[in-house]
Amino acid sequence: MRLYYSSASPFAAKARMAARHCGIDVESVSVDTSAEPADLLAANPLGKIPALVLDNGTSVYDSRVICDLFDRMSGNQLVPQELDAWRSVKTFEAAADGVGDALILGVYEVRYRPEEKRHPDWVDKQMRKADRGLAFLEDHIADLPDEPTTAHFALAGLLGWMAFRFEGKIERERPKLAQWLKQFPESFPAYGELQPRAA
Ligand SMILES: N[C@@H](CCC(=O)N[C@@H](CS)C(=O)NCC(=O)O)C(=O)O
Repeated sequence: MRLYYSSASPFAAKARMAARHCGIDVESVSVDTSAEPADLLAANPLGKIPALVLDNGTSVYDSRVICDLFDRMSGNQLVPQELDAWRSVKTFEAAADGVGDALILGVYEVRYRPEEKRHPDWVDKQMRKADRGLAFLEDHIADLPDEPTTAHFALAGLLGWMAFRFEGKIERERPKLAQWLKQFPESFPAYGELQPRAA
């Protein structure tokens, strides 16, 4: 299986960590989404990473579906099956992914739009979404199971990415999340290798 990724992407880091946790072998192929390479667009018409191409040529995206596939392939090593635990993990994962989505829109506003065309009110609205999401994640961090789940990998990808795109924000505003990330490698030692890195 081939997994399109970039070293900075929080969502790609989440998928790669999930694969490693489940013992699923994926060949990671680095792509530049800005260049819209043909092989990525063939794998994911949205041109986003992560995108996974299975050995039979079919493709799977986005990070949530990829992780759910890994969960099924591995006999549920990523998501607890009991209803309440499932709801809690999947909602936490959605909140972490949603914070990433909101923050990335703000990053793209600056990266892709000339200054005179930027819309600060809209960026502020994305930041309010992210801040409410981070508050939710901090409030519910104690609900996470001990064993790593998709929620853990979504949060670790997000916080690892924020460490260089929003340097110091988590330490200043969300000390419980900062502490959680510091300890995460104890339960998932491969974090050091797979964490998002500034390109
Ligand atoms: N909901 C998607 C979000 C993926 C996403 O936004 N990926 C970013 C990189 S971190 C991307 O591919 N951006 C390129 C683009 O939007 O064209 C997921 O969970 O995989």
